[in-house]
Amino acid sequence: MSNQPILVPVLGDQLTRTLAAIKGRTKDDTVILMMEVWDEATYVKHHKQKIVLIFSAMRHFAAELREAGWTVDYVELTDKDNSGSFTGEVARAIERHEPRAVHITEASEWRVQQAIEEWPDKFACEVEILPDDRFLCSHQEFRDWAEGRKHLTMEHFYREMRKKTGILMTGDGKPKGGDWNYDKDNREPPKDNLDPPPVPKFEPDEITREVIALVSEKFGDHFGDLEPFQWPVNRSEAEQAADAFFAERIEKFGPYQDAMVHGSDDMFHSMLSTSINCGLLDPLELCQRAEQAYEDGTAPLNSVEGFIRQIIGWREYIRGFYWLHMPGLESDNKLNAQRALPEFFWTGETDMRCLADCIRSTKSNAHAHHIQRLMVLGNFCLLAGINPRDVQDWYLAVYADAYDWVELPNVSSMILYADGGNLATKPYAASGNYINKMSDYCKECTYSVSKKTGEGACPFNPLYWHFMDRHRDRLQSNHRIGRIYSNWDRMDEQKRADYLESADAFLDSLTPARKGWARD
Ligand code: FAD
Ligand code: DLZ
Ligand code: SF4
Repeated sequence: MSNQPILVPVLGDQLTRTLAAIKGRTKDDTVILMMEVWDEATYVKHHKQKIVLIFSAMRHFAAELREAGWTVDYVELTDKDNSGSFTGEVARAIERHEPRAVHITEASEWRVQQAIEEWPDKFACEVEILPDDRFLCSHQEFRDWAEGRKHLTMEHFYREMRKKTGILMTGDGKPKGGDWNYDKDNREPPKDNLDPPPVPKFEPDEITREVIALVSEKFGDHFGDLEPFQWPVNRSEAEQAADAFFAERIEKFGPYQDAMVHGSDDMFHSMLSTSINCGLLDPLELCQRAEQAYEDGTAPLNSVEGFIRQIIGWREYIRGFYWLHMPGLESDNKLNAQRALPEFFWTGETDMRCLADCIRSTKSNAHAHHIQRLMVLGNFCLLAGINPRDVQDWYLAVYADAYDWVELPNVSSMILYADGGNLATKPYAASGNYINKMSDYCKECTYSVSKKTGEGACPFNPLYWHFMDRHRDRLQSNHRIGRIYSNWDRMDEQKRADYLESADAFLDSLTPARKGWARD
C-alpha cells in the first residue's frame, strides 16, 4: 500500500463521524482537513452567533476526532498562510500531505459544490465526491419523484418518505393511527399561562470563549448580539438538548406549533435545527426517538407526527426542491417584487409589535421559530413586495441554522411565491387577523388590529388587500384564492380606495436598509 494518505476535507456542516467520506476510512491512512476560511464567514455577513457556532462546533469536532485517533489538519482563520477559500486550502493541504486522493462528501450548497466540481481539473491527484447520505432522499430519487408531476406537493413526497423509512407505519403499510397527517389538531392559539419548560442553555467552554473573542475582533460589524452565546456546540450538548425536548416539550409541540407569545422565543419547538444542520444530530434518529415517545405513551400522535413531518417531510423536500431548481431559484421573481428591505429588519425599530418581537429574538439568539419566520416576517416581505434578493440575504445572514439549501427555497418559493407556485399552491398571505388569532402580539401593539384603514390601522390589513389587488391577474384563477376577489369586488369603491391609499402611505413611509448589512 502507498504511504500517501487520503485527504478528507470536512466542511463546517459535515461534523459527524458517520459522514460518507469518513465512515469507510481507516485512521492510519487518512488526513482529515478542516478549514476556517474567510470566504465562508463573509459571503454574507452572518450573525455573530452563527460564526461562533460553526467555528466552535468545528473545533470541538476536530478535538473529538483527534481523541479518537484520527489525524486532523485544522486550519484556523488567523493562520498566517490561510488563503481564505476552500479550494485554496485544499491546494495547500495537497502540498503539505501529498495525498494519493482527495475524498469529499458533496457540499450541501450549490455554490460550494460548483467549486468542488472543479477540483478534479485543478488538482493533480484523484478527487472523489461522495453523496451525502445523511439525507434520506438522494438527488436522483427526488428528481425521479418530481418527474412528470404537475405540482410537487410536499404531502405526497412525505408519504413516500414514511413508506421508505417505515416511520409511523404499521406492519401492513398503513399510517399509524389511520391518518397520514394530524395538522388539523395542531393549530391551537396560545393560551394564558402556557409556560413552556426552558430550553437547555450551554455555558461557553474554553474553546467557545476563544472563538467568541475571535468573532468579536474580526466580525464586530456583523448583525446580532454576540453574547450570551448558549447554543450546543458538540455532540454531547446537542444530545442533551434533544433529551430535554423529548422529555419535556414534544407533548405540546403539535398543538402549539403555530402559536406565538411575545418574549417566548422557543415555545414548544425543539430548537434542534442548528445541531441537525451542522451534523451534530442525526435527523432519522430524532424521528425514531419521536416515534418511540408515541409508543411509550409520553407524547400524542399529533405532536409526534407533526415533528416527524417537519423532518422527513419538509426538510427532505426542501433539500430536494433546492437541488432540482438550482441555480434558477436565486433569481426567481415572478411577482416582480422590487422594494428594498426596510432598515428596521436590521434594527428592530418598528412600532409593529409582532415584527419587533421576531426581530428582537433574531438579533439576540440568531433564531426565530417557524411561524414567526413564515407568517410575521415572511408575510410582511410578501405583502410589502420586498425584492427576493434582499430577503434571501437577510434570512441567510441572521439565522444560526441558515444554509443556502434550506433558507433559499423557504424564502424564495415558500414565503415570497417568487417561483409562481412550484412549491406553495397559494401565497402565504394573511392580514392582521391571522396574527391576532395565533399570538398575543396585537393586545399591546401601537396599531389596532381591528382597524382596517387610516391612521393607527394595523399595516397588515391594507397591505393584504394591496397585495391581492396588484397581483389579481396572476392569482384570481387560483381556485384556492379566487373567492377572495369576490369579497374585494363586493366592497364599495371608497373602501377599496381607502385600503390601497393606506397601504401606499405605509409603504412610502418605510426607510430602505442601508447597504452593507448583509453583503458589501
Ligand atoms: P421545530 O419546529 O422543532 O421543527 C423540527 C425540525 O424540522 C427543525 O429543526 C428543522 O430541521 C425541520 N424543519 C421544520 N420546518 C422546516 C422547513 N420549512 N424547512 C426545512 N426544515 C424544516 N430552517 C433551517 O433549518 N434553516 C433555515 O435557514 C431556515 N430558513 C427558513 C426561512 C423561512 C422563511 C421559513 C418559513 C422557514 C425556515 N426554516 C429554516 C424552517 C424552520 O423555520 C426552522 O427549521 C425552525 O424554525 C428551526 O427551529 P426548531 O429546530 O425549533 O424547529
Ligand atoms: C457557515 C460557515 C462559516 C461561517 N464558516 C465556515 C468555515 O470557515 N469553514 C467551513 O468549513 N464551513 C463554514 N461554514 C459552513 C459552510 O458555509 C458550509 O459547510 C458549506 O457552505 C456547505 O456547502
Ligand atoms: Fe402586528 Fe398588526 Fe398585531 Fe400590531 S396589530 S402586532 S402590527 S398584527
